[in-house]
Amino acid sequence: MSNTAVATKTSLSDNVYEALQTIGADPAQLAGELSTRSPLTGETLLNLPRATAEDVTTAIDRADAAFRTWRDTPAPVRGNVVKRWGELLTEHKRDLAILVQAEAGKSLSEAEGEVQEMIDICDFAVGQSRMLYGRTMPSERPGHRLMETWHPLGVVGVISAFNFPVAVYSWNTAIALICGDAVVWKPSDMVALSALGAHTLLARAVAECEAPADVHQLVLTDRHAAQRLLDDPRVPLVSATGSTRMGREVGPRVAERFGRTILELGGNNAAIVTPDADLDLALRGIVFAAAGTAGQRCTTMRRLIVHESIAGDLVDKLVAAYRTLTIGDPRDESVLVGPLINRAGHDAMQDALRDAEAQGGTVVTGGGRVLADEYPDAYYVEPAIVTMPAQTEVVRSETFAPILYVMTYSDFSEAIDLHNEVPQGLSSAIFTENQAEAEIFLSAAGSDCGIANVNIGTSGAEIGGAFGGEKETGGGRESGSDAWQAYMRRATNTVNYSGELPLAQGVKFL
Ligand code: UN1
Repeated sequence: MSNTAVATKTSLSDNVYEALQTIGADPAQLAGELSTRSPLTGETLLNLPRATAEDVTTAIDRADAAFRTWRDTPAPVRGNVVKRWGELLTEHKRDLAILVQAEAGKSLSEAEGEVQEMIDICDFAVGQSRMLYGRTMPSERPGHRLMETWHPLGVVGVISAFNFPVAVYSWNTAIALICGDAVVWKPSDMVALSALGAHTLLARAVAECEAPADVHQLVLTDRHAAQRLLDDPRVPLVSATGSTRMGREVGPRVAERFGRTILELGGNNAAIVTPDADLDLALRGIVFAAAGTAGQRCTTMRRLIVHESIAGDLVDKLVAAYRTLTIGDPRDESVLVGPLINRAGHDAMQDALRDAEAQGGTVVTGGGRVLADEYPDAYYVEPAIVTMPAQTEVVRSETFAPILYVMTYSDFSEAIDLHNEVPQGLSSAIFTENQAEAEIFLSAAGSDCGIANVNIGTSGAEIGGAFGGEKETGGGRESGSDAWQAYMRRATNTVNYSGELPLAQGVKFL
């Protein structure tokens, strides 16, 4: 039996209304056909205007016009806008977190963590605005200088998912803005109010810094209208986060017109636990990564590959830890596991559990819906642990729900093979105190993912590193490190001050 909690707070709509008002997005001005629904209760929050395909084109027109001024603004001056955005996000951290909680169903700590991730990337981007470095290389010709310069790209289309309504968008936007790009943002329409909140604060920062008002555009719209972003040649880069299915549409369509993409798609993240692991530490890392955010992070741990000698013990400990998790309306502060986003999320989980059993698995804890009487229109589930005799088809596909498949290994190389033998390649972890095993995991012959951790779970990456993954995860990198380069174009310049015209490679002509 799991611990459940029902919130006895003031009306959710009132909280949301107040948060929007405090942020400066006047809810009284809003009306339209896009109705926002909370996964906490299933209730409708507010109705917003929905952008049409023509509105998307108009947003691109405006952003493109603003880009022409913005690209000539010195990068450190562009950084001032992002600096101010970060200050406003700090001031309104709680308000924006309330919107994220109401729409994505996170605990307040995780929702505030998401806003903190925005503040962090703003700090990072402000520093980066003074470091858009190009290299100089020695020319092979006397009296010549060879160098590279980085220039703004144009309008960047940002498509973001429901599970991180604002953070992933901000990784793209803070960096794109300091790089001199304009942004058109199409968030998931399931989290439109969070998007409106983040956008309103950026609009204030832009206005206060007297930057071109149209440099960022929010389009609350459906998939169909958003295709304008994929097809418009004035959008040289589309950064899209979502399912592999979505990426299969976005990638080729943008490539068709030689546009670029940054794709952050599905993950099927695993941890290997070796006989030398600190099991208490592993336990805490696994529970947060597998059950936190109700399994709805792209970095959620979905597979556990455990040495056969410790598997029984670890599974027992995990089952005991799962039983202590409080599931329910996260407005109650004791709650650690909130709802799934909607009924489709719940049904996908049930289908996967059925498939897992048909493929030889055993559900050792969780999986069922709870609080159905209290919340008939919201979908709360107990995080599930499923032992699997092999890495079957269901284990190899991503189900966006809290299911942890546990498999065993006897030989370390078998663990690495199992680890890499899935189509996705986002995040990965090893729990071990054995240095050689940790090093092998991080080596070229080890994890094939974009993120590989030692003694840390798969989720909860910091913004300072590049974020993204390989294979069906799409190959894109966002956030820190040198990910900024994808938001700019590189020019190689050769300057001849010799007064002669020697040709490269010693070629003679005329
Ligand atoms: C996502 O789920 O799309 O590493 C992003 C993490 C967070 C970001 C997740 N910093 O879990």
